[in-house]
Amino acid sequence: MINSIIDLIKKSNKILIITHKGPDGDAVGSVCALGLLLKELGKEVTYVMDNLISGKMKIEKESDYFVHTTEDKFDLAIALDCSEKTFLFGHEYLQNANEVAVIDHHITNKKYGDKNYVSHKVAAVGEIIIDIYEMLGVNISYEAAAWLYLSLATDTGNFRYSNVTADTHKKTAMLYEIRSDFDKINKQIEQYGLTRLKYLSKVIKNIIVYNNNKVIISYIEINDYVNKTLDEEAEMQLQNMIDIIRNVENIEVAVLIKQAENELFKVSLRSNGDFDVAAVAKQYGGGGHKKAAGCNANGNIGNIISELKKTITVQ
Ligand SMILES: [Mn+2]
Repeated sequence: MINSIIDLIKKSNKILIITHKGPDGDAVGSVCALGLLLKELGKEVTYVMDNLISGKMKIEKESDYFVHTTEDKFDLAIALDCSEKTFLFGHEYLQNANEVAVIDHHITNKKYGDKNYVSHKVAAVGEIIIDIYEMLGVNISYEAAAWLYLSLATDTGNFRYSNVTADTHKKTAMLYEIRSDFDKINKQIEQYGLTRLKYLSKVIKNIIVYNNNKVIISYIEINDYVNKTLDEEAEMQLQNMIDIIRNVENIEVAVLIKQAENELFKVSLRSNGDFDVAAVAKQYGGGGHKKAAGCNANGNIGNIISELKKTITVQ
């Protein structure tokens, strides 16, 4: 339980904190808020973080300390917001730690730590970090409040999702006692650059809707990317873009196809209803969940789309 992780923290000196690949606001926010807490306690903290981190997540100074690799040995490694070891960025460094603690809120968590605390009652891992501050009797600093707000706001869709509880709001109210300029964080999370807008215009231009407007497919090609290659920058700009097409009224399945090479395409699939997109991804050698999956497809875009149209039909 959480107490055994608190005990591990108390007796450890050198601590590594990591989180999932392609980190979101909860991942980055809870990593930094926990790191700041550990530093208050006089611990030596190392953060190994994916380089695929969006600049908009860097809301305060602590993210300047992120590194991508480490040679160090640790007393303790703490993995946050990640249900499976292999999804962790830098999971290979867990073996450089004497002990591993896992703190998460995904119901699917595989409990891959020596000590695990998984609470699916909380909307964000940031909520658990706030509890840990309380249990250790440490005041949340001005900076830590921003990271915790980022965590809570991101995983709750700005406090709109069904995972929000009275506790989420109580904790947020407490953060407002510390600082109240969270509008700036909201603005930073929501705004995007001209490049993303240009990519979006391509995706919108290429939309195909069929099956009584229940399925939507779109694509983006190599020539549309700024660097004419699907590099990290392009991937970052395209992050969550599938949500824009899936949010169209009555849509049950959304597909976004990204050209990676001449004859190679990356396919992202989302389901809003009962249709199992993981089953489609599996046919192409990919995987995922019922409502979110991905795979690669070979050939030309015309053939790939007509094949997908045959495979994906909803009632
Ligand atoms: Mn989360």
